[in-house]
Amino acid sequence: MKIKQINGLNGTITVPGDKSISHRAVMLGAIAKGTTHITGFLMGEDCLSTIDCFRKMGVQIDVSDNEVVIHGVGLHGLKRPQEQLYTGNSGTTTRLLCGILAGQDFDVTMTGDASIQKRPMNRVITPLSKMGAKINGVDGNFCPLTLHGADNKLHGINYELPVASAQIKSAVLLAGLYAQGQTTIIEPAPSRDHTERMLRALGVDIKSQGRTIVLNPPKDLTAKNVNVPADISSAAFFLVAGAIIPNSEITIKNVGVNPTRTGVIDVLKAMGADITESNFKNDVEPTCDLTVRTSKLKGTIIGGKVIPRLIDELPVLAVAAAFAEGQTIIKDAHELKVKESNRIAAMVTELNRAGADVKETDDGMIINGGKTLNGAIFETYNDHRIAMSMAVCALGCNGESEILNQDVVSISYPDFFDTLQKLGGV
Ligand code: SPQ
Repeated sequence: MKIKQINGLNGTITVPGDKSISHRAVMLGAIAKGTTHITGFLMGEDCLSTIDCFRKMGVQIDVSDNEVVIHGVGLHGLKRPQEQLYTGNSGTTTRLLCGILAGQDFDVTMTGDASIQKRPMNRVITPLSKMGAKINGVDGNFCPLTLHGADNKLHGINYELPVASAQIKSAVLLAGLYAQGQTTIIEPAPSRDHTERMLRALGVDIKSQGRTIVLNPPKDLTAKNVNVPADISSAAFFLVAGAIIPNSEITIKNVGVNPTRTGVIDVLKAMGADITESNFKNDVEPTCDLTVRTSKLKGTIIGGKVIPRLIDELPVLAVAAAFAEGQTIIKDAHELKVKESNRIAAMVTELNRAGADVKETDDGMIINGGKTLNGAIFETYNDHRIAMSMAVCALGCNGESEILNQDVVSISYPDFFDTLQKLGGV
């Protein structure tokens, strides 16, 4: 994909449904009693992997243009799959499924693509084993994972998460649905709470107070339709693009603004971005329209408790920092090293390729912004968020750039380049 420097991005857009909420809608719909109609579902490869796994376990799932319908089989209705479950590139599918599969009375093996086979799974194996699950993985840590559900009975635990991770938290909560007794989780800092919100909406007794979440196992989950809001992680690419490209004004409709996800808005505003929110709605998940206009950005410090609230947006925030005046320090972001790629190393290499001044640190990077950036051929590391971040960067670089292996965007945003074109950007 070739991208030229642009002198304005303008228009009103919708971005696809939230990836985290789409996964959870399928998973919880599958084990609920009754039918779940999902609108706004993200038809990206990761969420399609989740659908595929549940179909293999006997759940009827109808996919049409405007909705996904899950015919729930109830908490104990999943069937042993005839073959391995394949989770593709999706960490969320792999880790959350571990929680559900730990509670089944059958054995199952699960694996994913080359990137998934390198991502750590002991973070979910450890707490699930404490609950009584038997899980074998390569070196106790990597896919393929075999879950010996047939041999175990789960019990609730009191677990203090070693890292703020919604995937670990959700895996433990999902296993907690099948456990005897209460499950309690203590988070070091708040991570996205979509699982808790959806479980509550489905009638589960789950309480969050401060950093503590307590779940009592239900008899059943009662199906409830889900309207998936637009994904703030996808909107983030246009928030940054609108802020750094001259003569721009972009409105993004109906974006999910759950406070556990809005760190990107807080940080961009702290950097001086002109972002306004309007048309607030409050359902299970809050939404609003976001408008961004060209802004004069300045450097900032991004670290501490905000990190889990913007973890997936750090690559594109690094792009914003490269176009900002002054220094930006990203710290406390070790987790970025174990995503689809090592996102610290990837962004440092690619931004420097354009002429930015970026240094890698152990837990983030230091960006001295405001340098003149020039078009280049950008690698994408088979990582959707690196591809879209470097596409945004390319819009502001002198001359022409090329994004290699641009199709990787289909993991979370298949129409990304079409939307960019609609705004005048490709
Ligand atoms: O699903 P996957 O591959 O882990 O996706 C990513 C992403 O960039 O889309 C991370 F690579 O998002 C995670 C996110 O980083 C999705 C997620 C969730 O839905 O629960 C939680 C975060 O991961 P973690 O490890 O912090 O729990």
